[in-house]
Amino acid sequence: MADILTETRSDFLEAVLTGLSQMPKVIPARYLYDRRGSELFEQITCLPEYYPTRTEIGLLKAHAHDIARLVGVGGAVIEFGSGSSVKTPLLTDAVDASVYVPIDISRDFLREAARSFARAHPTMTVAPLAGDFTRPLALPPAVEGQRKLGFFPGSTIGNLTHSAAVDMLRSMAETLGEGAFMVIGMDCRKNPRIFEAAYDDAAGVTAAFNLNILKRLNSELDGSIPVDAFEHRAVWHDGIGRVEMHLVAQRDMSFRVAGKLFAMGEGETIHTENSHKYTAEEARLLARTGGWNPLAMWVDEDGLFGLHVWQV
Ligand code: AVJ
Repeated sequence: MADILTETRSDFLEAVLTGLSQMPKVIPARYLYDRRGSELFEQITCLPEYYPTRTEIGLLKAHAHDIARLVGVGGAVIEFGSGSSVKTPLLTDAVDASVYVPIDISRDFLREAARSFARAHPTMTVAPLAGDFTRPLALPPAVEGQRKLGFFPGSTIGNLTHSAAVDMLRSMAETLGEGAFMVIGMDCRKNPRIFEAAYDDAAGVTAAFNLNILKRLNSELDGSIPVDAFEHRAVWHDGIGRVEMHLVAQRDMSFRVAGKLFAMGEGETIHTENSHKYTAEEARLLARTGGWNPLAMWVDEDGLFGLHVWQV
């Protein structure tokens, strides 16, 4: 098994060199979330155009009791991609959890978030786990003998293609074990205008979030990318049902990353993120294919966002 506690510089470098050598160029979305990227993403969640966060929080509040009735009270909440853990208390309070395991790839962010969660919930055991949750992970000893409730909010699953999402859900089922539950948020398919605004906000925060990945390449991988010569672009693909984020070269250019030379033509893009959207039917199909049994689903009155409860 790979060392789950280290997402090393060489992993990052290898992924970037591979992605930039592909046609079209791509950088895996998880590399958007360094410290600065995670901060910018938190800012995105507060934007007026970015409805998912507030809508999901509304659903968690409205259905806290329904969730507790379905999954029972007590046990461990294991959160995949915990970020700043702002939604967590809505679930841990609802089910009166005694253990919280935040899992995140951004280690600095994770440590701080775990510390502040522990301070705010002194009676709970908090056992953070730094790692890539698309693979099966060994959970910390603190969850032993506890009922397990996975929490995967924010439509983070939307980052993955359908087949990668299926693999990840199977990994999560393996990580959590037979009988475990999952509360998962998934963004709904809807009028694409809503996506265009949400992924290209007027204040330019999403653009800064996207461009930050190039700054990472420059500072961490000895890059010479002219960041100012790129523009953020968000595009909706109706057939696949996803929003794509790209960085578009505004002129012909060449640059180096870790000594390796790359060339781009004006208008050529680096694909940095997918955000898949799911109808209720597609969400249920994804659950079943991923090894989960759908128990309940709630959508807000505007049909923006779905909150699902599944069981292994
Ligand atoms: C964290 C993947 C759920 O796709 O909406 C927000 C990331 N990208 N704005 C999303 C994101 C641009 C977000 N996820």
